[in-house]
Amino acid sequence: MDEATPPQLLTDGRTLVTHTTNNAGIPVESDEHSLTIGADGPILLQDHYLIEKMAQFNRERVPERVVHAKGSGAYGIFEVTNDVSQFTKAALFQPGARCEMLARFSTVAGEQGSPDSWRDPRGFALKFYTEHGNYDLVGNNTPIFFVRDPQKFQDFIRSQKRRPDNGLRDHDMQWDFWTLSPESAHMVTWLMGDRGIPRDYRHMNGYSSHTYLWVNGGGERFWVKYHLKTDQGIEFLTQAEADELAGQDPDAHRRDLFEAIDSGNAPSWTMNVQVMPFEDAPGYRFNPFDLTKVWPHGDYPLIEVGRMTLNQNPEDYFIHIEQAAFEPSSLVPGIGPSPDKMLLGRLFSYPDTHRYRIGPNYTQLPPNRPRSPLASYAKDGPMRYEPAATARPYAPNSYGGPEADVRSFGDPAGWAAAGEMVREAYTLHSEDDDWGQAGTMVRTVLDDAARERLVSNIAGHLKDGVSAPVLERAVQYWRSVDQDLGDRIAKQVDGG
Ligand code: HDE
Repeated sequence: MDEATPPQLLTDGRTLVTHTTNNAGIPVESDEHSLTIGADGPILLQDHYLIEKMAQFNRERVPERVVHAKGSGAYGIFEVTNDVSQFTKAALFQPGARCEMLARFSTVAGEQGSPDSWRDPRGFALKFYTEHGNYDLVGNNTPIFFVRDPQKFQDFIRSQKRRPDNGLRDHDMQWDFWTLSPESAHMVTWLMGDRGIPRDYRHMNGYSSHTYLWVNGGGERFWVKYHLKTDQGIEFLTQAEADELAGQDPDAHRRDLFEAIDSGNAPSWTMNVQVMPFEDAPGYRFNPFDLTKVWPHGDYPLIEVGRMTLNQNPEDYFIHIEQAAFEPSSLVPGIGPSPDKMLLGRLFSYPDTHRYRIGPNYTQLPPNRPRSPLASYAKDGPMRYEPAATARPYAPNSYGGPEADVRSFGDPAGWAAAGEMVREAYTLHSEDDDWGQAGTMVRTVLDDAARERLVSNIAGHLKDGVSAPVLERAVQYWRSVDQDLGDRIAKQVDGG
């Protein structure tokens, strides 16, 4: 270090140096010139700095997420605004509680560089740093989904992504899958309507989509669905606006979120839940765990829980957002899964993808580290930099290692199950069908203008490379949702 320029300390205690060093902290000889024999001569293997730069560059990417690859995110706080302690003992939802959190929003099918304004559901992934560890609520901006069995998820995603032969996305493939999977109708109605292209991430709602189990301090159980309502109001882009924006500014939604927070305009969402008494589930008119259905608010009204406010941009996008690892299996005491088969499938899939994508010690990375005391028996593995909790890494041990607090945390949040092993659809409840809720949405939720945009969005999509047999099935699919809607789509498609 040059004596004229004394080292400065960064706020985190690191020393700020003004000259370039290599990754080992050694001052480099040049930012511009490789080490050669004479100015025009060959490059030497002993130019370790050049080699380090090339090698580091070759390893700069981790695999992108197989879905939800393009995203944006920010840190913030969650504050409880209403007393829901009668429904859950979860510490983060107790009166007066506040905790830090991280949110990541995303599109689903597009790759890292794809335009933010493509028609797609949006991911709405939340991580709450609670006193009992990380609670992850990994939802979408839709209260429902395309399929109801995890067995069909991979097939569904492949139908939406690129073809193996020509590397292109293909509307024929998309409609082929949807029309052969009538349970998709409700979600495709959402996707093709105004909510399929939010104006930006600030102007959309988030939903757990799944049903979860809440358990209160007395051990009583409730089924819940989460709704995070944007305090900015819902806004959307028309297909024409979105197409134009995709060309002008493919990162428009990422830019919008970053700039809003940067200028002190912190976006917020109000968290509400629908609460169903535990005993209502078997006799309810729909299967309450079927992810293609909503619970009508008339049956189970929204109850306010709290507010999340995103007020801090990540200081390094890769570290905090690309390496963020959300997992529906991170459930804290007072919250459990429901028998929703999709949710149960997801409990396995997310930690698995993190171990592959960012390594088995992914929970040590800054966005994923719990901010509550950690006493896990995990040890070793690639890229581990925190010591094991104890020198005797096994339980039970008599050397003061951590012990499970069975009295406080011993009851799993679960439900009774028994029966033969089968591969079958859910048992039907009295009003279960694939078209009903989609039809209700078309007829009673949308106004005339929104219905007209829905017809035109669907017809426009169908006119783009869909083969005759699939097209015929698609028209029938929409007639099953609503006869008039199907007729109007058929007319627009025929109209050229
Ligand atoms: Fe995901 N999903 N998903 N998903 N999902 C992933 O996990 C998966 C589903 C959702 O911002 C992956 O870390 C399966 C429903 C969001 O980092 C992967 C099934 C909902 C994000 C995965 C589903 C979601 C993901 C890819 C069916 C809404 C982005 C990378 C059983 C309720 C999270 C990753 C972020 C990401 C699997 C269905 C939301 C592969 C197997 C339903 C918001 O693990």
